[in-house]
Amino acid sequence: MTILNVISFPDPRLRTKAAPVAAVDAAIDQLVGDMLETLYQAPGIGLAATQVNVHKRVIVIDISKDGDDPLVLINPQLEVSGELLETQEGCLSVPGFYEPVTRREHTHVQALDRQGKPFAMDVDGLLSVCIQHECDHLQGKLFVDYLSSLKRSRIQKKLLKSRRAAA
Ligand code: QAP
Ligand code: CO
Repeated sequence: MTILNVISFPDPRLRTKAAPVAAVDAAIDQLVGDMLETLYQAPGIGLAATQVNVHKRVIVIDISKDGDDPLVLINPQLEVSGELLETQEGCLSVPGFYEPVTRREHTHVQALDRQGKPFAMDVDGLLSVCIQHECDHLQGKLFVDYLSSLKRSRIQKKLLKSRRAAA
């Protein structure tokens, strides 16, 4: 398995819309394995293929304390409902920044698992937020898009500055 490079805001490749996975084959299984290794190494709770510059509808999530409960979503379809709730969100592609984002409380998701088998689940709480956040990535959307343009441009400036300093 390989640790993949996570691209960061404002990289324009994060704006790419992901294509559906045509077949859950060995190459997808390898991608899922590499994405999970990248997620655990970060460490993070969610990663979309878009963030590793692969523009396919693949997401990995693990919100467990011990990092031993991976959730793989391939070709996810969401229906959100319920009250509006605010959560502090972060993103591996926006390192060092956490800001409140308002989303719907419940998520119904249908997807394929790592074996290509269809499943559905109803979730709320952190898992619901995380699934909505990762599905946004597959559409080229980032949590910073929900912030004021002032906040977003400040974050962009700081990230570009620290990237220049690192280069
Ligand atoms: C999305 O985010 C999420 O800034 C997943 O320096 C986050 O895994 C959904 C991370 C919060 C709901 C609530 C962020 C790692 C990881 C950083 C992540 C960082 C290192 C973020
Ligand atoms: Co993210």
